[in-house]
This record gives sequence, C-alpha cells and structure tokens, in this order.
Amino acid sequence: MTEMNGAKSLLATLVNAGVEVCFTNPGTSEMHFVAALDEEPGMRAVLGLFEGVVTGAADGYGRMAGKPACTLLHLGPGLANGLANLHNARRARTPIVNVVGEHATYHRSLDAPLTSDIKGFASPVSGWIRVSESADSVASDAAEAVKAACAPPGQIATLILPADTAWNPAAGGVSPLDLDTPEAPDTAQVDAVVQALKSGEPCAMLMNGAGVTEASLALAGKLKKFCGVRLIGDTFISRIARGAGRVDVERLPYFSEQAEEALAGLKHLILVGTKAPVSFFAYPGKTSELTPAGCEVHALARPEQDAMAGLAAVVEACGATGLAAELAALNRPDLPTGDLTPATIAQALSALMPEQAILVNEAATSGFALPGMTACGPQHDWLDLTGGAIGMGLPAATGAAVACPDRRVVALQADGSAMYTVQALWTMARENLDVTTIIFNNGKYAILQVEFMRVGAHNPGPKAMSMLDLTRPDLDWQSLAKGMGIPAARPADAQSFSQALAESFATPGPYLIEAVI
Ligand SMILES: Cc1ncc(C[n+]2csc(CCOP(=O)(O)OP(=O)(O)O)c2C)c(N)n1
Ligand SMILES: [Mg+2]
Repeated sequence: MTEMNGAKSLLATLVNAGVEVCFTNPGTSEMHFVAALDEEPGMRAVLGLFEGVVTGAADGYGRMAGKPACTLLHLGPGLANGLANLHNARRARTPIVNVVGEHATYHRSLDAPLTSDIKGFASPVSGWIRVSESADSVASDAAEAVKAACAPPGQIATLILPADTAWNPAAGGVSPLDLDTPEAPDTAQVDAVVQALKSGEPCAMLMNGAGVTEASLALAGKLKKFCGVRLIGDTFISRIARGAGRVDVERLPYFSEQAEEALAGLKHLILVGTKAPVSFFAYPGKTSELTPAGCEVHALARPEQDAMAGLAAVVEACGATGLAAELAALNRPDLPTGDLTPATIAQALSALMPEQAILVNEAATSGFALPGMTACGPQHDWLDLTGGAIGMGLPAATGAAVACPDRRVVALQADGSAMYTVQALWTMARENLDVTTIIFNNGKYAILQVEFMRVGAHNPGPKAMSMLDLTRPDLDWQSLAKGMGIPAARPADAQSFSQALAESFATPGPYLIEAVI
C-alpha cells in the first residue's frame, strides 16, 4: 500500500457508495486515478477505445443496474467525445458519476494545449457539476456526486478532478450519503386521474421510466382491466419489462401523423414517468404537439415522482386492487424460412431468445417488426435510444452486459449507427461479454432517405443520395468484428440466420451476425 492520496480517496468513497464499475479512457492527467485502481479491488475497470463507448456503456450499465457506474474521461476533449451518449443518458435519466480529469489547479491558467472549458462542455448534460479544488475535498465531493447521480429519477453528476487533487495526500474515503427518495405524487392529480378513469371517456396512460417496470405495469394492468384505459409506452423507452407473464403496452409510433392517429379521440392522457408527447422533429405544415385538442393531460407521476405510489393510489381508489391484469402468454413463432428480412429476423429472435435476455434496440428502420414479435416471447428487458443521438446501441449493450453477467444481451443494431461507436466490439471481446450483435446491413441511412421526402426537400439527386448511402466501399461486418476479436457469421437466408443465432445463444462470449438485408 502506498500513501493515501486524493485519487485513492475518490475510489474508496465510490466503492463505499456501491459504485463497482469504472468505464474509462484515461490520459496523463488521470494517471493517479489509474494507478489507484490497482489498489482498489472493489472497482472493476473497463477500457473503451473511444469516449462514446465509455459514456454509452455507463448508460447501459446504469439502466440495468439501477445504480451508477463511474466514467473516467480525459479533460474537455475526452468529455466532448463522449457527449452524444451522455445526452442519450440524460434523456434516459440514467444515474452516472461522470469523472473528468483536468490540469493541476496551478496549471489551469497557463493555457496549455488541452486546456478547455470543461464545465461548459459538461453543463448541458449534467444535473450536478463540481470541480474538486483540493485533495482533501475529493472524497466528500465524490460522496455528493453519487448522491446527486441517484437523485430520482437519476441524472449525470460530473466531477472534475484537477490532477494535483488526485496526487496530493488526502485523509481517505468517506461514507456514503443518504440517497433521496422519489417525491410522492400529488393527491390532486391522483383524484383527477381516478375521476377520469371513472368518467367513461376515452383515457390512455403514456408511460416511461419508473412507469414501465414490471411492478408498475402490473398496477397499470389492473386499471386497464377496471376501465379499459389504454396503456401506451413512449416511442423511446429507457427500459421496459416485457414478455410472458407481464402486462404488454402499445407503443407511440415514431412518425407524427401515426402518433396523432394513435392518440386521436382521447379525452384524458395520464402521464406516468414521462411528459406530454411531442413529435420527434417539426415538419412543414404539421403540428409538433401530439396531445389531441380537447384532451386533458394529467401528470399522475412526473419523472422525479414515485410512479408506483401514484399507480397504487389510483388502483386503490378505483377499488381495482383485486382485479387480475391481462398478462402476455408465451407464444413463440416457428422458425422462419426464406429470405433474410427484418421480419424473419424478428421471428427468429422471438423463436430462440433465451429467458431474461436484454434487447438493446438501435435497429432504426429495421426494427419495426421487433416489438410486436417479441411481446409474447420469454421475459426480457428492452432498452431504446432515448435521445436520438445514434451510436448508443453497441456501447449500451456493452454496459448492460457488464451490469448483468448472467443474462444474454442482444444488440439489435442498424449499420450506420453501429459505425459511430464500433469500438465497443473490442470491449465486448476483451471483457468476454455475452452479447449477440445483429447488424442490420442495409448499406444506407435508410431513415434519412425517408425523412428527405417527409421534410419536403426536393427530390434527391445523385450527390444528395450519396450522402445517405453507405456503399463504395461496402462495409464488411464480419471482418470488422474479427478485427476486434469477435467471431462473426454472415448467413445467407433465414434458416442459416436462425442457426447462427442459436449457436450464439448457446456459446458464452460475444458474437456478431451480419444480416445483409
Ligand atoms: C449523433 C447523430 N448524428 C447524426 C444523426 C442523424 N441520423 C439519424 S438516423 C441516421 C442514419 C441511420 O442509419 P442506420 O443506422 O443505418 O439506420 P437505417 O436508417 O438504415 O435503418 C443519421 C445519420 C443522429 N441522429 N445522431
Ligand atoms: Mg442502415
């Protein structure tokens, strides 16, 4: 054991508070933190070869573990490389302790090459930011960072650590602080929801976050039984419990005209762990707010409030406690035959997926058949791209697998999005994670070809089209996987796809299936 310093006090404090994993891509200013890892057996350290992998993995980990991992990023530029996935994590309300190294306190004013406005980079994605100004304050700052990250429903707490606060002597780790509990729901909202449900008027619940856990859905299912209230999940959900024996929900469609249609005629929209719906983008001449005219919105539980308690209060007041919710029954399809298409891939997945799989969905336009096909599969968790910043899928799958080593993770991954953070494959191989990656190789940014028309831009010419096309050269996903240490297959049809999938599910460790569709 070498002498206690700020870095060691940081790690000791994090471990005391239950933070067990650090996703990292360090530099010179973080070397004392890296050195301290050797002396802290309670902290697992996972290297990502790009900061977007680090932050996306922390997101996937936090969603599945229900507690934060920490990151370790190299000053402003390292943080900036990780910002898009921190944006997605903020949208998912994932708890993350985001540790960013900084120049030593006395070096900051000298404008050395890596000097930058770290707070400026961090603030749009962080719910809490602190710069440790001395080695003595690092431990207490870290304890506060964990508490802030866990503030319901979860947020990013950025702790900026000047290098001398890491290497200077310090007293040691401190005990964790008490965590905040979620706010109780407003009784006036509970009453209004009860009235709405009893009114006989068309009602729906729009749900996300704490509203779509297995326990919350079970309560919502009783209300559906009670009065026929529709249960609708947000288009993009941080994590939802699905499959046999659970209450299934509709999903709000992505395209705004379909979303409008899905909500048309509602008189009451009850929000549980989410906010009122808006379209993903604005389109010329189309509406942005999706709540129908004349529909009352009731916030039964805002994201920071206790969704379970809100639902339980409504169930009780409606006298629905004893009602049995309708649960999905296991209904696996036959194995598909014929061509490899998004539909046959979804069918094979539903036929073969193991119990308690974790499906990470960044399948984009290839994903439309997946929710319907898997709803009657075995129990699983489903994670979406919550912030629209592509490149989350492979990193989040990596983090989810670190959080849940006993479960198979399936990364449902569109090709263009995969290329943003493809380095995650290397981390999956290095950590020998049980991740099956399915690459939907359509050789293009298909959604942008659709959106091109929808926004009313002129008909795309060859130059415009070439910006939405991933050929010349074609990406060779088998080679990319193998180059990062992951075995891979490129099945030619639905039957051989099923064989590859079954083999992957039966074999520990990562595997990649390139589906040319
Ligand atoms: C960080 C970021 N950069 C760019 C975009 C714009 N964008 C949205 S979808 C998309 C391409 C998606 O292509 P792919 O992942 O292959 O899915 P496909 O549409 O082909 O199904 C791009 C570039 C984005 N959403 N996020
Ligand atoms: Mg594509």
